[in-house]
Amino acid sequence: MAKYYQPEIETMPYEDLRKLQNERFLKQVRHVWDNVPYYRQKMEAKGVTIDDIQSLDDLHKLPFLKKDDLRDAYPYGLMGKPKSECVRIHSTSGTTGKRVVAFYTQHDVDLWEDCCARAIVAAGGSEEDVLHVAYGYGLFTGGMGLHGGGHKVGCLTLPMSSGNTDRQLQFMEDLGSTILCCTPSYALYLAESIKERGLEDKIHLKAGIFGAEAWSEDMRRDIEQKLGIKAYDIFGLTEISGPGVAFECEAQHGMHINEDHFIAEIIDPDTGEVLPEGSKGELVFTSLTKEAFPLLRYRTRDICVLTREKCSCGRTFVKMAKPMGRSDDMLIIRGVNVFPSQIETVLIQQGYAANYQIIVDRVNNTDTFEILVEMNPDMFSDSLAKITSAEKELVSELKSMLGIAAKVKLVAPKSITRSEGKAVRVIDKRKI
Ligand code: DLL
Repeated sequence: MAKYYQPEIETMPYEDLRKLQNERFLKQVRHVWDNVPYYRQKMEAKGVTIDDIQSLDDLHKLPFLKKDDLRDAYPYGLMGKPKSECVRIHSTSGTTGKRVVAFYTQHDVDLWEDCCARAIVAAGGSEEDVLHVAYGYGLFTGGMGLHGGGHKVGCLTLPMSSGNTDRQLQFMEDLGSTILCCTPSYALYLAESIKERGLEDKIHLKAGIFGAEAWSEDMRRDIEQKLGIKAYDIFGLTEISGPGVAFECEAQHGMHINEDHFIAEIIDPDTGEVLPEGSKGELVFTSLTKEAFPLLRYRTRDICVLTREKCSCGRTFVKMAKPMGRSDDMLIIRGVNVFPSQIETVLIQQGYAANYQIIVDRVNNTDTFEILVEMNPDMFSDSLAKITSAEKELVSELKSMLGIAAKVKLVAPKSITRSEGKAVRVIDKRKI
């Protein structure tokens, strides 16, 4: 096993883990109370002081933090350390509203990179690997997070960043990349491009570490088959550090949360009530070891399930299931809740790649719902009648999955604009 596997931590018995978390939690709350007036005021407004927090059992007394709080406190209001002690800033893409910025001391960067290193090792990475990092570098955390993890593991790390598919493939071939890190939608795009260029025998990937957006089990199988690799999920968010908050192991069945650094809870998104293990709800994180941006009870808006069960890999950290979309990803169309992941499942089951776009609009006070789906290259020469019949079949399968009817249009391969970062799945014109 590579040097960055940390069994003394990752396979710790639950009682020992809880003790460690308890110690770190009390220290972290004290740090926030002393250094983050914004959160201290939130605690006081809820009638809670530092004296009310005596152990981890008091976690539920703390107020939640939401994305709106981060926007209110933008840019420096939630910092736990003076700027002079911080060394890094990352940021979310800010497609809606103000960007969210997160800060790091050198200690924070180190711990974040440890988490990414664990993810790489869990995906079979070692000093022998050429780690091809095709997540974006820059404000986005994907590139620099996996890059730092790659260094810690001792991989030969290729800082490709996203984009320029020709160059990606050239380096992959020439340098013998063995582990690919990028979004799952870009992995699929690269797989198609490899096939198109007839490069299958020249690419020697064995594994991929894919995350930053939702992807289904069907999409995993599709990527694994097309690239001839094992595809591992990785989860994270800028506010909580970036990729590596949770990662998949060889069991490929849920992502272990790095519980020595983060406490996870599942809550009812409407009432805020903490739900028992195994329930579906909104994922909430409390950081335990962060200096510059220590967030307590941060509501992620990701809908998810946690389970603490024996894992065949030996790790004892709790597992999170693949997020089932975000509470804010959910579309309400004609009163029905629709998650893009449901559409993806149907498409893949029907033999399409997950290249699609959902367009919602409102005409005469009624929601319109259209799904553009790229046809497979071999369908391109099919007769109009055959394509119409394929569309009808999709309409019917989608209706039984979603409970409402959508218009389906099969479009030419590669005609839906791809982003090398996160895929743009939904265009909701009702909000524009
Ligand atoms: O996406 C960090 C990251 C980079 C994770 C590279 C994994 C790999 P943000 O841009 O702040 O950070 O977006 C965070 O993306 O709340 C989820 O909704 C979604 N997300 C991240 N990873 C996954 C995943 C990065 N594996 C938001 N599956 C999160 C599903 C994911 N959704």
